Amino acid sequence: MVGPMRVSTVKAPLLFAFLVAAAALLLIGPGAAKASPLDVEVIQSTATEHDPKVGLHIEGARRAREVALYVDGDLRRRDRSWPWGFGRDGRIQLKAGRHEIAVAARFRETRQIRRETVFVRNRRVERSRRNKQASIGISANKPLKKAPRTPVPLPPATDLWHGDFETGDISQWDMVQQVASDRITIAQDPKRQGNYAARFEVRPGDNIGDTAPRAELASFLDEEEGEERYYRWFTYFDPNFPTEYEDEFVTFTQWRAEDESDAYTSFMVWGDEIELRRDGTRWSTPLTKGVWHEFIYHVKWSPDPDVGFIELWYDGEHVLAPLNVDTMAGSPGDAVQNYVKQGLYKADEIPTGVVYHDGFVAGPTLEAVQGA
Ligand SMILES: [Ca+2]
Repeated sequence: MVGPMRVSTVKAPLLFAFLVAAAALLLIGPGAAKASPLDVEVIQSTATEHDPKVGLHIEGARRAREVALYVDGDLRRRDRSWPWGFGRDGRIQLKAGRHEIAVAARFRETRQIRRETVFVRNRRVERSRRNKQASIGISANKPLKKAPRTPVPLPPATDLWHGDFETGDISQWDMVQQVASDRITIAQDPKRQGNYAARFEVRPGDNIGDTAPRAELASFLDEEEGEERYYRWFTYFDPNFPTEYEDEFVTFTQWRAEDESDAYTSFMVWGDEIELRRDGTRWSTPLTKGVWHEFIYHVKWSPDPDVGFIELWYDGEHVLAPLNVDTMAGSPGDAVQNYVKQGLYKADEIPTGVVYHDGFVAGPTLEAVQGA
């Protein structure tokens, strides 16, 4: 009789833990995984004697279209640039005492808010609980206070995504990377589609973080493993674009894995050649400057090189038949999604370059994107 009783007392906590976990999953819902976790870290204050300031680092929120920082209920910063400028552009000022810090991230379909209480005393920032070191981390696994309990359905696959600047600004894109607001501007001459194109200028020294100089836009289009998608856009290289640097890279459109494990395809310029690279050069053509070029890129998204493929039309010609390559990181059944970047990213050695993009559209069929 003792045996079964002992077994049940051991099992009961396990069963309880399982039920709690299952309940938590039901509450959060499968849609919660769609948005990346938002981690907030308050870094050690390097405050002056009377001026405690707090450096904030926000990580894991790159899918966010916008991140806003609130202190004691007041909006202190709002940012669409990445990396989020809170930690980069200087620290926020906090008086001694208790403060409620909230970071709100707005994703395409959801909004997430993280809150933490901190204490500033003796010129140090202390978190309200757990270890009282100056740095706090807000757990990504904590249930979201204001996340919707049911996922918002994604638009049907027949919908087109436009990054064509017809809003007259760059707001269609999720993420902006530029060192100053004059690097990515709306242009009407030249333009290729509708009323507006975008002009990207990158000068030596336009480095963001430890990477090469860049001015880029990015969007998370949520392509699932096994899905096929067509992308159409137009690119114009300024007549003065430097093309004498054969051994230095220029990237003007690229797909990257969200975990940064790989650049999954890159449309590049090396010297005076345009190249499509994925594990080596898959297509190239001489670059003609001062005219618009049309790209239609077809991808089957898969980490399996026997399933995934890429295909390309350039200036109306079918230049690359479907070519089997892995187009996602991860493994079959556990793929890492990609995001698309368009703009200009180039080696330090290359002088100032200007490129225009227009008419980016993503859709389910060739006909859909051609007619967009
Ligand atoms: Ca346009």
